[in-house]
This record gives sequence, structure tokens and C-alpha cells, in this order.
Amino acid sequence: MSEAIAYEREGSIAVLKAQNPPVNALGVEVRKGLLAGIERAEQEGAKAVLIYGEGRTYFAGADIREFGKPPQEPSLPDLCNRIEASPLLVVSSMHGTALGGGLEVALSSHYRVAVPSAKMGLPEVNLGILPGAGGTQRLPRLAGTEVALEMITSGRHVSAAEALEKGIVDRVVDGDPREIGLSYAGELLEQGAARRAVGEMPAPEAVDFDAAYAAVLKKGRGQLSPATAVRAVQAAAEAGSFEEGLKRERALFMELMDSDQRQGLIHAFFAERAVSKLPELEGVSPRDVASVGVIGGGTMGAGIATAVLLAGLPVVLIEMTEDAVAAARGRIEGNLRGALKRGKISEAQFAELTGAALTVSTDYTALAQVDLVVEAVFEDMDVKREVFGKLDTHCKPGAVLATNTSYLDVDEIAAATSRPQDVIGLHFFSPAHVMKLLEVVVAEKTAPEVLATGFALGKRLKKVAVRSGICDGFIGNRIMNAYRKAAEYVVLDGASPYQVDEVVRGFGFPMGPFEMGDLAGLDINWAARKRRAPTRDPRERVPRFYEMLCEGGDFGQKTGKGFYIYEAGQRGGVPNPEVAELIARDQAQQGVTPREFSDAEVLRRYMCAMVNEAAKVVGEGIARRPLDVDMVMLFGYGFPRFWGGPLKWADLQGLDGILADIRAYAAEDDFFWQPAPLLEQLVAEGRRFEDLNKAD
Ligand code: T1G
Repeated sequence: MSEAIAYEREGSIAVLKAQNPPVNALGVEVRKGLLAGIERAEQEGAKAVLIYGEGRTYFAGADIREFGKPPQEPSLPDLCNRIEASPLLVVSSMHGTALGGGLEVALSSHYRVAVPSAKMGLPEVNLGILPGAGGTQRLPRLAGTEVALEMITSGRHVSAAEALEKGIVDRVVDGDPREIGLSYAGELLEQGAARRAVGEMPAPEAVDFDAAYAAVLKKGRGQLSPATAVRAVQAAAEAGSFEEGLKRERALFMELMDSDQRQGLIHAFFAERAVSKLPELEGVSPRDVASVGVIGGGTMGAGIATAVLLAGLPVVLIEMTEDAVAAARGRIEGNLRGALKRGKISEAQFAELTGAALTVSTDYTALAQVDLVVEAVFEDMDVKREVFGKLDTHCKPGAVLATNTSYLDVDEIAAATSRPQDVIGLHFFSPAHVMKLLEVVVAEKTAPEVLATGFALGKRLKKVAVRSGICDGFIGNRIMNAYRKAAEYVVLDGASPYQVDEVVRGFGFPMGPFEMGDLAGLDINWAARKRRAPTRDPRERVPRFYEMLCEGGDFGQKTGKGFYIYEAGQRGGVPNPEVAELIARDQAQQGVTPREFSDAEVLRRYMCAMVNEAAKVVGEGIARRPLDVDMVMLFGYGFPRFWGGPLKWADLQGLDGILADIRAYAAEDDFFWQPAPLLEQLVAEGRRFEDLNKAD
């Protein structure tokens, strides 16, 4: 018997206990152990088999780390079929998260019991695949086609109560998984209950699978796995037999397993968990944070305060005037009312969070006891340095002083205090109580435990915290400026901004750069462009149609007009015809002869600019690893998760092709298109960004 599965006998019941921490993933040793356990129980004349997991959970799925490696027997589909075919009564007792192959093992069991806190689901689509061990054939037989389609295409984890109501589990009982499993199996034996093989149940009802496929494909914005999973469930209803359905499931599973999107999504799964693992934080304990101060109650300050309150920490927010105090409290209450409406908090919690947990004041002495402060005032160096001077005066020794600046030099801000070692950048993204990304910006003198405190707060706020060094725009905004420039250059040279937006949406982004500009407010970027103008390199091409639009007072959605025109009550905008005139005037003034751009070339230039700047950010050590950039772009800039991020995408495309294109573009503009030294090095050494992720 393998170590991963322990075999015990409780009377006529053989007990197979999974012991493969942390999540009892169904790796080869677990599979071997389960198969050997079933066979031994049959040989020993047991009457029933109980399968359960030791530790925090029942099987949380196949072992994702085995993907892409040579397959090892027994395969999970074969194991599930073997469990189902056993002449003994097989009972699964579930706790924690019974997911993917884990739920498939339970579905191949003859009876299922779960503790009330258990969650279960088939989330394989989130990894770019589909349930490949019978889940697409057994779940619809047990719960019906519609339920199976919804659970499999969404990857949603359902509660034990919902699973009971849908017939996925037979019983929900509180207690220890082993004990409730044994008593249920014992009861079934006493009743002489028959084996119930889900695979032998009638085929599920057919539905309009083409309509389901089209709807799921549209919702996926280019992700293939959910739509492909519809075809697998369709086979359950239409393949004519369970075995034929399994064959169809297998073929579709292998198709997705060989896809780039599978690689992108698996990369995202592990990268999301790796970003907070930094060598410099090993053995470093964060400072305790039991209360947080926020300076500034505008959209960002109020969003940050809301995120902190929702994480269960009291907030002291400071504003300049009583009117501003009232406005800030209003914004926070508005955010929390939204959470109440979405059922995230109860009425009682709303009262608590807007009551005792929240102090809004003009008096900095109210910050005397807080453990960490986040400054979120106007993006101006003098204003920020003045605030940090006050924080230095009023905050207790050891308090962490954080700035939410999105561009300014954190070292210069820290120098406004007597304790630069306690200063760090915590760059939230708007709306701060919704967006998952948090750039943790390390200044020259930031102490290791202050960095650790930034990451600990990020975890407490359920953010994806990514370490960033200091440069203009840190990781995300710096890269965004590059691909936004590339977008403006193709427009100046002849493409339409609406073609660019459509192409970028087609790639999987929720919005194109010009739509995004209109949403964020064109005046924000205009201010940054004006700030940079005095120090801009004269060799840099500068499209002026953007400025022309802003000079006309058109800032996008907030003024009802920008690159698009927004009618009140209408979702989205329609192209603003004045924009074409501004572009034509800009082309004439700059002596540009416009030309046609194919969608493919528009996308290639956009992505090459993103990858090139990202490679510079990694090469300069601003981002520690390529995966850090990928996570910033996924969680802060809408980069489609199924590509894994710009540098994973680049690896999948082939770096030599990307470098060759950048060099070709440099023939037109060798200032913007300067190949990143890291990209040239990797191509020269025949390596990929992935190799640098592993190096750390
Ligand atoms: N395989 C390998 N490692 C896994 C794993 C898995 N399935 N699930 C988690 N881990 C690791 C994870 O990397 C981390 O490692 C540690 O466990 C704790 O995880 C045929 C083929 C279970 C809800 O998609 O959703 O079955 O970072 O930090 O927040 O149909 O992990 O500590 O080194 O996430 O409490 C389907 C994936 C697989 C579930 C726990 N299953 N896992 O969340 O902890 S495909 C899934 C999760 C499949 C079959 C197909 C979550 C969790 P480390 P964690 P958590």
C-alpha cells in the first residue's frame, strides 16, 4: 500500500484514508493507493469501502503539478471506473473542498455524505481544461443537464446544502468525516442498500447545446475551456452510451490539455500563489496591525478604508475640512451599502462598520494609536511630503507609514520623515475595495519587517500583493504607458482607435485602451503627460490628437464625450466623429501619411510594446520575476487570465519572433522600439521568461 493512502478495517468496512497534504491532490501515489485499497478490500471480503481525507480536505483534485508530464498508471478516469465497478458498496465522506478529480472520485462512489461546511465543484475550466475523469458524464446523470452545465462551465464551488438539494450528495451530517462516513456506510449495509453506479443511470435530458455553447463562448471572451465543456456534457445526453460519452470527454480533455490556454491558466494558478513568496521575507515577521489610518477620503481613500473595514480592521480616516469629512463618510457608507446589497455583509455588520469601527476626523492626533497609515491624497509631491511630515509627528513609533502614490518617488516621500525605514508604497487600484491587485513598493530604506507587514496586510485584505521597486509608474502603470503609446502610434500612422479597441477586446481584454481612457478620465493621463513634457526626450514621437481632445474639454465618460460619445442611460459609447478630424489634423501637422493596418499587426504592435517594456521592468529588477509582471497585468489591468500574463504569452508565442518584430518596428522608430536587453539575452541564450521564474 502507498503511504498516500492508509488502509484500515472497521468490521466489514474497509477504510481508505487519504494522507497527502496539503490538499490530498490525486497524484500517482494516491491513485495507486486507492486502486490497491479497493482490490484488497474485495480480496479480504469486506462488504463496503469508505473513502475520506485526513487533514483539511477530501481530494481537491488531480495533482496539477503532474500536468504536461508523462502519464502514470492508474489514470484517474480508469480509477474512477474501477471504483464504480467494485461489487462492494463504496461510500465517500467529504469535507473541505472536494474539487475536480476529487468530486469525480466521489461521483464514482455509490453513496456520498458531506459535512455542512464542505464545498464541492468541478473547476477544471479555470485551469483551461474540463473534468476528465467522468465528471461531464456522471454529474448530469445525477443532477440533471442544466445543473451540470452551470457547475462545469462556471467552475463554481457549491455548498454541501446546495449539493444535497441538487442530489449530488445523499446526506449532510456534522461531525468528523471518518465517523459520519462509517456510520452512514454501516447504516447502508444494515439496510442492504444496493450499489448505485451513476454511470449506469439513464442518459441525462438533452437541451439546446448549440445555444448553450454560443452563450458560454461569448461569456468566456475567447477562453475555450468552458465552451468545450458544453460539448462534453452534450455527449452525456447524445453519445448513445456512457462509454461513448467517456470517450468523447477524453478526446475533448486531451484537446484542451494540449492548448496554450491550459498552459496560461496553470501558470496563473501557481503564479498567483508564488507572488507573495519572496526570499527576502523568509523568517521575517510582520508587525501587528490591529488598526489602520487613511489620509484622504476621496474615491481612493474611501475605497481603501472600505477594504480595510471589510477585512475586520477599524479605520481612522483624516480629511482637511468638516465638509470633506462628511463626504468621505458618505462615500464609505455608499461602498458598504453596495456590499450589503450584494449580501457580502449583514445589516448588523453594516451598522458596526459604519459605527464603532470607523472614525472620520480632521484631527491628526486621532492617529496616535494606529499601527499602519495609508496616505491617499492628491498626486503632488509637496502635498504628500507635507502629509508625511505630519504623520512623522503624530504616529506612534513603529507605525508603518504607507503611500498610495501611483507614480511619485517613494524615496523622496520617505525623506520627509525621520523614519524612512517605516515608509513603504502600498499602491491600490480603483475601486480599491474591489480590485484585487496591490503593488507593494519597496523604498531604498524600507525595513524588511515593514515589507512583510505590507504583504501581510495584502493577504488580510484578500489582495494579490506584488513586490515592486521604484521607477516612474512602478510595474503596472509603466507597462501600460508603453502599450498605450503603441496604440496611439498606430492611430497616428493610420489605424482607427475603434479598430484598436475592437482588436484588444478580441484578444480577451474587457476594454481597449481608448475605451479605458474614457472610463478612467482622459484628464488624468493628460495631467501625467503634461508633468512629463518638460523632461521628455526630443526623439520621442508625440501624437497630439489626445491633447487636442482634452483641450476641447472632452475627458470621456465624466464629460459625456471623449473618444466615444456617451448618451445618458446608454451602456457603452458610440465613436465620436470629431476624433477622426483631430487625428487627420495631427497627421497633417506631423507630416504623417496614414496607411492601413491589419488587425493582426495592430495586436502584434500592442503586445510587443507590452512585452518589451515588461522585459525592461524585470531586467532592471523593478519586478523580481516575470510572474510578478504577469500577476500585476492580470489583477490590475484586465489582461486575459487564459494567456497567463504578457510574459507567459510571449513564451507561448516564441521570444525570437517577438524580438524580430520589435527590431523591424525599430527601423521606423528606434527610440520607442529599443529592444529590452533581457529579451535579447534570453533569445541569444535560447531561454524563456519561464526559466527566470524557476530560477528564484
Ligand atoms: N494540485 C497540486 N497542488 C495543489 C492543488 C492541486 N490540485 N490544489 C492546491 N495545491 C497546492 C497549492 O499550490 C498550494 O501550494 C497549496 O496546495 C495550498 O493551496 C481529471 C484533471 C483547494 C481551494 O482546480 O482551488 O482534477 O503554494 O494556497 O487558498 O478532472 O488550492 O503552499 O506550495 O490554494 O486554501 C481540479 C485547485 C484540478 C483545485 C485550497 N482542482 N486548488 O485553497 O490554499 S484538475 C482544482 C484550489 C482535475 C480532473 C482534472 C485551492 C483550494 P503551496 P492554496 P487555499
